Amino acid sequence: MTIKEAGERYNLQTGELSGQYASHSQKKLSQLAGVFADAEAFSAMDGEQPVYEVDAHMAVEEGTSGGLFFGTSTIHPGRVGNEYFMTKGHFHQKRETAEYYWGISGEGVLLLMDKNRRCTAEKVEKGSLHYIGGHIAHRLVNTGDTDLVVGACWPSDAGHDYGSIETAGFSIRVVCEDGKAVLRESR
Ligand code: M6P
Ligand code: ZN
Repeated sequence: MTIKEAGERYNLQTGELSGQYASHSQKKLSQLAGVFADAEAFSAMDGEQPVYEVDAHMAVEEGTSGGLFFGTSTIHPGRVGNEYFMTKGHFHQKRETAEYYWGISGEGVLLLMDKNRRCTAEKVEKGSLHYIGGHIAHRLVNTGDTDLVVGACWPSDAGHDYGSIETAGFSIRVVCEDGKAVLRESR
């Protein structure tokens, strides 16, 4: 028997994933219509502008029970009006499933929201570790002026439920006031 080279790679500096099971996707501003509060500022911006990138490592079929998925989200710096660039955010379709996030580089906020729309917020930075329990929606916000790079690991049967987030959003928004990131209740 021989020791095989691992074909799959994880760049510990950048979070970049490569190998047979790795894939890359990008979210442009135009794909985030309705996500940000300031519709006027949104429509004045270039829809082709990339807001975030996701590297995913999926070694099993989506929906497989007992498997795990692994990924890296890179949220670029920017704002729509005074609101920082962020991910869409989601609940898991299989509500009880949890997820880990960890900070790789940059500065940001992890917004967490339960089914009663109660929100909490955690600071994300290099080395921060975030256990996202089941039944909790999660969204990443880049409050810095460099890329926010965050690792993730979640069950392969968790699924994504964007439904209520698309219609009602999160109850808290992260906005820039006097050059600082602050939390504001969302109407
Ligand atoms: C992380 C994981 C993925 C998720 C991605 C982007 O990498 O949580 O499951 O798809 O972030 O977040 P969203 O799907 O909310 O846009
Ligand atoms: Zn998730």
